[in-house]
Amino acid sequence: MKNRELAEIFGKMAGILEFKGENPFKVNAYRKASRVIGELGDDIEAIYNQNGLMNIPGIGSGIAKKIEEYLTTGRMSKYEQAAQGVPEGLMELMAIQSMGSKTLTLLYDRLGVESFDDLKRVTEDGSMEILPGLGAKKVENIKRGIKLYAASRGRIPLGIALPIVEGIIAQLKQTKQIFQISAAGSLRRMRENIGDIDILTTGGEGGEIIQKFTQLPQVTQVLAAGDTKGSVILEGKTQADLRVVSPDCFGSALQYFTGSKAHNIHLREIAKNRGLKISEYGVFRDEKRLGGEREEDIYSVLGLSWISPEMREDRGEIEAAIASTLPELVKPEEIRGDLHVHSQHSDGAATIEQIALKARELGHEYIAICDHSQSARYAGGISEDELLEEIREIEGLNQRLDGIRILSGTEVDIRADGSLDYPDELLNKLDIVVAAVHSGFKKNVTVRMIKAMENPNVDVIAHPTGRLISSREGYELDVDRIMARAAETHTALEINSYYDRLDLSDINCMKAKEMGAKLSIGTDAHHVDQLWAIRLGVAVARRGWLEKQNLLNALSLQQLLEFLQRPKPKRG
Ligand code: DGT
Ligand code: CA
Ligand code: CA
Repeated sequence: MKNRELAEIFGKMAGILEFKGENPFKVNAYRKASRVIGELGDDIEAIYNQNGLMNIPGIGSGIAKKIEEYLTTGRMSKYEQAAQGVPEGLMELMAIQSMGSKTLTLLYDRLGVESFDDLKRVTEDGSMEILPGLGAKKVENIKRGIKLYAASRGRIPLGIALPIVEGIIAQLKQTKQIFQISAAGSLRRMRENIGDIDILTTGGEGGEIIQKFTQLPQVTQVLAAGDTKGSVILEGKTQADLRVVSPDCFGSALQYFTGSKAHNIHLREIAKNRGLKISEYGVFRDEKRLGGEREEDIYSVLGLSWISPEMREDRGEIEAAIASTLPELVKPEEIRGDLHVHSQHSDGAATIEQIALKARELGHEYIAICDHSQSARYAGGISEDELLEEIREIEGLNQRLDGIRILSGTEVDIRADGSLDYPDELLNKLDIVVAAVHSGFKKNVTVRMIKAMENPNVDVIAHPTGRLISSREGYELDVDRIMARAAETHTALEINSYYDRLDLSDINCMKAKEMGAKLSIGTDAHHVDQLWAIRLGVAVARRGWLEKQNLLNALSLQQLLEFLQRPKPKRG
């Protein structure tokens, strides 16, 4: 699939034009094209072959021509022209929070910054501080932006890596030589982003397995191919290592290569204190091998029950295993529905019926349609009348369709003064109200959100911290106060499953659970092909130690409807 390549080129194009001070409309058009293509579920080449490029929302004729040129020639002349004379490493810096084209031009002209390393250098050696034109506050913001950016630089989002790896594993499973195969590393732990991909197999002829691996269509470069290990670059970007181990070590190798490093170090320490030794080859007392065929062996020899990979971050899971207090993590099959989806009525691509049918196919019992509210012009927000009409449409569909219940909902804006973007009597007609801050990120967000939670109609706060993993810190927010008030008002906090949000994060989920707040997983899907991402939300929930009872989505339809009608306690 060329989707990622094209998304990247358009993203770079936007950066270059912005840097050159071109028309912001043009810049935005490229940026939008980049986002739309990056989120496309279907192969863009297939869409092109069916003459459908112009049917993609957000793609106009100019962009479509450039896509066509790239698909047919492998090049994009406009991009090549624009990139002339602009240093390679400079454009990536545009992605850094609070780094606009003006600042970048200044850093480039005055300090010769051409790359990420240059940028780090001028922040560390103090030369940015003394640059005229950049205030202390600006420098501080850039520094925070750099820190945020560095945390995901060179890593790929779980939501991108997971389908790639599952595709690879499915292909390899068809090889007769392979007996067992599993992802390991950060991907198996479902971290929000992945440095490199680790896959483990057992099987017959190691060399042949590695060869099959290096010949996969996703592979763009082979770094190494031996008898027990192969390393490749996938789709021009991400490194993937495949190791072939002997079947009697599969469990111990899987445990070792799943990590995390911190978890493994802690576990080995405990083993050592008990006169045991753990390695990728098994668990040993002196020379005697006590196990290693199954991953459980490693834990059971230490008297511990098996710890789910998502918990292996040395955040107290080993202590909990010792004390036999490991939580019973929510299971994917316990999730009965998705509580935040957009339809065509606002900025989504699908009709409500298409969404409902896809949700049913995914095994959901219910799905909540939460289109944007009237002030959200940028996102096709709908008027009060349109929302009333949507409610009627949903009633009609619910009568017609079996096996799925569509909940009428909204993602209503929390306005600057903390009031909501629809009147209470309208909100009261909906099954579910999800409230969100979309503007004024630094303006009283805590107070506004609390005010929203105190509204008896509000059931869920969407993406509560407003962060974007790759590029945005989010709201200025007192998270503790929000969680406490959420618990008191029986308002759920969302785990938004959009791959660059995952908001709340795993750590915040842990905290919300401790404070007694409920959570609600919503994909925020704008396309039926994004509904699968409920799995990402479940992954975050599991990494946050959540159990079934912490999540609205694990309620049956009946229980959920009861929850949604709960009275809220009056303000004390
Ligand atoms: P990543 O790739 O940065 O997203 O993170 P991981 O956790 O996948 O790390 P990676 O790929 O470097 O190594 C995979 C696992 O292998 C890691 O979680 C633990 C294990 N491992 C690798 N190297 C070492 C090491 O030097 N010491 C220990 N104890 N474990 C290691
Ligand atoms: Ca890895
Ligand atoms: Ca690795």
